[in-house]
Amino acid sequence: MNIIVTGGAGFIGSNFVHYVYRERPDWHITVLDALTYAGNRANLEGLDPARFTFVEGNITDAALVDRLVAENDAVVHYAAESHNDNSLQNPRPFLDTNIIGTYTILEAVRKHGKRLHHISTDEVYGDLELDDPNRFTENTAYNPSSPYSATKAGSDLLVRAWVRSFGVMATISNCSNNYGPYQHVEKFIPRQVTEILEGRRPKLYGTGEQVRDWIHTEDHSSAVLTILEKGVSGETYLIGADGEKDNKSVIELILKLTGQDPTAYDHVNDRPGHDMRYAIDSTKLRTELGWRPHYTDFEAGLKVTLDWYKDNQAWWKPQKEATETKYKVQGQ
Ligand code: NAD
Ligand code: TDX
Repeated sequence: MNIIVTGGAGFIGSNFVHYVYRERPDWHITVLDALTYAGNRANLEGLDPARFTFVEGNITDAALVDRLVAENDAVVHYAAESHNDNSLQNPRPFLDTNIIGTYTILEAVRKHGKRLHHISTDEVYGDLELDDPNRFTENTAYNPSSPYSATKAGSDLLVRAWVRSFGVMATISNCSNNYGPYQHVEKFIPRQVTEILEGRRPKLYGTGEQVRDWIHTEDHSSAVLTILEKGVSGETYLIGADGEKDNKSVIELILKLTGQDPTAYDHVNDRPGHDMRYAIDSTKLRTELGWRPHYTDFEAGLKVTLDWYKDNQAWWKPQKEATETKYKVQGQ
């Protein structure tokens, strides 16, 4: 197999590249990534050029995407503008990359008859009440809240339309919140641990009662590889590892695991339109494709992740100041 991984220099994409590189030694991986503020070439160090090619380029570049798709067997499409807070400040790049970028890839796989796996998020379903006994399933109606999640929902619907209208061979997965190494310091867990490492206090939006359903990024990778190899074209699979936690508890746990007073955090401005709760029911993926998560102990996985940020300060320091300057303007 020769695969293209779009967005492979970002957090989840680079973790997938390392996972596939290890698990499928006879595959060739081409990463297509524009190296935006979120992409980092250092995430892909140490890979043998005989098995790995890096192409710096934009997924909206139709000629480039067409050439790469023609030369490969499948596309695993991670590239996106991925941060809700950024989408509330400046939505335009989200439309360009998430909508037009996905359209560009769809046209190329349609023309060349190649397989696509599209990476999406549980946020397309909107949010749940804290006491709702239901979780999201593949049949939950789309109801996105933010410009980010609306563009991801739009991209999913484009994929579905290209499957139905043009017979494109594509699968979709919607995953819950990932944690692990190489996540940008703008995101919740890396921001808090790097604030502590900088000698400052973590920052909780609003009351912190919001719930996210955490999954280790390596479990996301194993699920995507399972779907790529065994998934049925036209189908959507939800990926989750039963990891519901409220933000306040996660901040307290990060403080505890880093040897701090668990109450030593600040309440900052809430996110406008802040989704209350995400929760994934991944029964379909587990029963139909036999997938199981490996990292089921959140505290243990979090500890390893916090240690990674402590041991890799040169990786995140260059991004930290600009990120905090942006948050400060927003009172966050
Ligand atoms: P990220 O922001 O860390 O990485 C995105 C990558 O895409 C970067 O390397 C960036 O350079 C690249 N990119 C952005 N625009 C591009 C363009 N126009 N052309 C080419 N490359 C471009 O994001 P992430 O957190 O790793 O998320 C990856 C995917 O997973 C996204 O599709 C996101 O919606 C989805 N997802 C994320 C989570 C999560 O918890 N982070 C959960 C579910 C789904
Ligand atoms: O400093 C913070 N304090 C805080 O309380 C930050 C950055 C966030 N938060 C809260 C907001 C959310 O309730 O923590 C929670 C998680 O925030 P993010 O890391 O921004 O993630 P979220 O908005 O839940 O979206 C993530 O999961 C779904 C990814 O960024 C998306 O790409 C993915 O689709």
